[in-house]
Amino acid sequence: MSTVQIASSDLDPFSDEFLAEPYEPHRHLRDAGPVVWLEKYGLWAMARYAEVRAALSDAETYCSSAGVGISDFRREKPWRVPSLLLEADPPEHTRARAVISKALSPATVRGLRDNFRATADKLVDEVVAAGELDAIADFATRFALTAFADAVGLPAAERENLHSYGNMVFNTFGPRNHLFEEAVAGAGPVREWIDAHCQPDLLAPDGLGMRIHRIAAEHGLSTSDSALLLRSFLSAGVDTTVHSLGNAIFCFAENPAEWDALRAEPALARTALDEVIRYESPVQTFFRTTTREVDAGGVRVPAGAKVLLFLGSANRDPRHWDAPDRFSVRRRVAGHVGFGFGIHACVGAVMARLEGEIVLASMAERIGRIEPAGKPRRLLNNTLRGRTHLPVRVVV
Ligand code: OVM
Repeated sequence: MSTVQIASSDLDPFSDEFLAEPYEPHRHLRDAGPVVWLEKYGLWAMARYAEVRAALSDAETYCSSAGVGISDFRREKPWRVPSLLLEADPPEHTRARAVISKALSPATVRGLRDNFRATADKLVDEVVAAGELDAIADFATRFALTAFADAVGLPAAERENLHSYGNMVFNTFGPRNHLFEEAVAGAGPVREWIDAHCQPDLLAPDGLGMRIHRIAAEHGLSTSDSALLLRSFLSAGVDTTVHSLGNAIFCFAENPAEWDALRAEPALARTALDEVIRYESPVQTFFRTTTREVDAGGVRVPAGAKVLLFLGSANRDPRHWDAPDRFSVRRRVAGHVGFGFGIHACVGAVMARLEGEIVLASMAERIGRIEPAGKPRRLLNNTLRGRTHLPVRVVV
């Protein structure tokens, strides 16, 4: 094996400063080397597209069962029962994934379209009438909580628990910093609400939640395992959508010519959503754990090591992308790793893309211009990139 100087860095990717403005530190980490030792945490990081994608493509070497956050499940007790999907390797992962893939069959996802469209149209009419809005609270969060929770078949009451839980789960992939501690403090009732709503008795018979329970039972899973699969759905399905939509509105408010391009050609809505996810990736990072010693770009990474994968940095790596810091709805965006890549690539992406496409199309039909109308407030979360407040004006 070659003897390459090992790059190391004292950057803290979970500090408020890094999370608020990650793109310069990303560049620094990419330029430092294919793999960089993070001194503060004693772990490895990959920030370039080629290495991130290669690691995601090799789940035998870069496993998930030791957790996909900083915590090593082999040495630390996980904060909740591990996910059967996210925090699992084949063959267990394969079995769990099959259930969710089947639940999200093309016909099922097609069947969600009309309700998504009706929810989007109603909200877009409201914001057009209002003229000014907080794109996060008044639009993205309301859309996600309504469209997603209706699709799952959850009761109408107390759905904000989904948002609190999502924010919590994504914070817990990071170290036990102030964001982690604040997210889990007093979270008992939220966790109880989520666990209760994973059980069949609270779910509508014709929703995706019961569909998961039925298919899981057909595959021989116990009720407690099918409830855990539904927990994955509830963990991953709301905040990701809130910030995809919020980041989309942010991107279009900052780039009015791109909004004009979308309005001129509404069929670009699907590509546009993927470009948002590349350019302002809602899920910025995930970890893997090495199962063997591995050569990564000439650097020897030992077995049993935690490796931090910067998805959001890979999606802006100039080694792979042409003008990566430019937001362009006409870009050939296929191959971005914002939904991950390989066997763990987002299983809900079919639903996420449908939600995004429908919302952007509904907006593009009615809204002539989106303008910033005040200072956005940045979300600080150990994994998610987005905003908590995004004041905009919509002009018809
Ligand atoms: C899960 C889970 C939780 C958060 C995110 C995610 C992006 C999955 O519980 O399986 O995927």
